[in-house]
Amino acid sequence: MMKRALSILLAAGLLAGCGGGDDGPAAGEGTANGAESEGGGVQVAMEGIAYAPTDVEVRVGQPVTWTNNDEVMHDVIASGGEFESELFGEGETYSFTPTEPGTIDYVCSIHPNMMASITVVE
Ligand SMILES: [Cu+2]
Repeated sequence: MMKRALSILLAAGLLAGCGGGDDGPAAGEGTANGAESEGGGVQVAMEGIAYAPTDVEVRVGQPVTWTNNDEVMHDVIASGGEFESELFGEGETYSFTPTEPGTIDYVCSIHPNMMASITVVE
């Protein structure tokens, strides 16, 4: 009787000891900044009358999507004319996909303090 109970306890202890192994290496390249969405694009929030993050790096062909989280309207106007959105309100988005490498500075036309840039790499 006692022997059997002991072996069951030992077996249980061994099983517990074996559990909880590593789940393997964590996947991911990730970008330097900006959260990467499911579609492989970069998300920029418009929050507190500011873009966040203010500087993102994307590859050619990788979309940047702005989401307005403020109760006021915003837009995104590239100083070099690369893109120009309409004003859009809370919960709405605008996307731009760069086609060539370079740096694009942009602002919000009604909030001059909202300034940010996109660095586009090959
Ligand atoms: Cu604005």
